[in-house]
Amino acid sequence: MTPKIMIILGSGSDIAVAEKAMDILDKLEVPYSLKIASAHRTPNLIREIVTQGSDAGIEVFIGIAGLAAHLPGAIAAYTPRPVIGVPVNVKTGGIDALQSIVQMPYPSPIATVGIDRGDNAAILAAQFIALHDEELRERLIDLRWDYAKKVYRSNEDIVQKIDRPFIQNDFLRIKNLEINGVKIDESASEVSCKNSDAEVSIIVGRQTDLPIAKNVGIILDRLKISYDIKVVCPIRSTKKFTNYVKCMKKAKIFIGISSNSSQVTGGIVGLTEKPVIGVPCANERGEDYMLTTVSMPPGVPVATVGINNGKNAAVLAGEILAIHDPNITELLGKLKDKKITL
Ligand code: C2R
Repeated sequence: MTPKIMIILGSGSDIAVAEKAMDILDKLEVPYSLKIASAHRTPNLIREIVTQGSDAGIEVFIGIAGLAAHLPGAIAAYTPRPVIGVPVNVKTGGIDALQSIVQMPYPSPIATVGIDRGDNAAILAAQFIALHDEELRERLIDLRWDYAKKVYRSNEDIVQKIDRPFIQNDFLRIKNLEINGVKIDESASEVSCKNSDAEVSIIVGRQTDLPIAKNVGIILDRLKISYDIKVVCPIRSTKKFTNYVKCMKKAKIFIGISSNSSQVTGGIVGLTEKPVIGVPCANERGEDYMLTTVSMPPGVPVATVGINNGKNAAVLAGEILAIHDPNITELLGKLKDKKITL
C-alpha cells in the first residue's frame, strides 16, 4: 500500500521533530513513509525519492530541516504536490531554518509551520488529505478536541488548586462549550458572505492589505478556482468575523491575510478544521508579521507563506486542491512554465 504522506529529514539528527509528526499520524491512522536526504549533501537522492514518491501516489510531502534549510524547496522542485516545511532549531533558535523555508519565491510555496512543530505539520498534511476523506476529517475533529480538553483540564488541575486568599473564580457559570460550536447569528445586520459556494475563502484584516488579496485572486482565476473575498477584522468586528467564517462552511481552504499581530489567521483556525493558509503582510512601518503568523501552538497550524506573497498562497491552495483534480495540476504546470520563460 502506498502511503499518502512522505516525511523527509535533512539529517538523522532531526529525528526528534519527526517523532512529533509520526505520533500525530499514528493517532490519526494515516500511513506515511520516512526518509533521510539532504538537498546539499545528497541532491540526487532527493530527486529520486521525490519523483518516485510522487509517481507512486504520495499526496503531501513534509520536509524537516535545520540551519540553511533548503530541503523543502528542493522537494518542491520535483513534485506538483504540496510541500510542508518544518524548520528545526539547531542554531539561532531555528530562525535561520524558518527564513530559508518560508521565503520561497513565486510560484513555489512551502506551507511553513512553526519551529520544531512536527506535530502541526502532520495535522496540516492530514487536513489536506481529509478534504477527500470524511473519516479522517472526523478523526481530526476528535484530535482537536483532545487539545481543547487539555485546556479545560488545566483549569481544574492547575487553577482550581491554587490556594490564595484573594483569588475568586467561582462567579462564572460556563457550561457545555463545544469546539466549533459557534452558531451563525442569523439576526446579524450584514449579509455574511457573497459566494458561500466558493472553494476558497480569503479573509483580509484591513483595507490596506486588500492589494495582497487581489494578487491571490489573480492566480486563483488562472487556476479556475472559485473564491470569496471579505475584509473583516476579528478584533474590531468579532461577530461579523465569526459569522463570515461560519457562512463559508463549504469552503475547502481559508486564506488569512494579515498584518499587525496576525489576529486574522489565529481567529480563523479557532473556527474551522479546514486548512488555513496565512499570508503575513508588512505594515506601513515595514514591520512584518511572519513570526506571529507561523508560530502557532500545537494543534492549530497555519500554513504560512512568504511576506506579502499572496500569489504563493494561491499556488499552495491550487496544489492542495490539485491532489484530486488533474485539471488544476495541469494549469499549475503551465503557470510554472510561464514563469520560467518570462
Ligand atoms: P547534521 O546533524 O547531519 O550535521 O545536520 C539538517 O536538517 C540538520 O538539522 C545538521 C542540520 O543540517 C540540516 N540540513 C539541511 C539540509 N541538509 C541537512 N538543512 C538541506 O538540504 O537543506
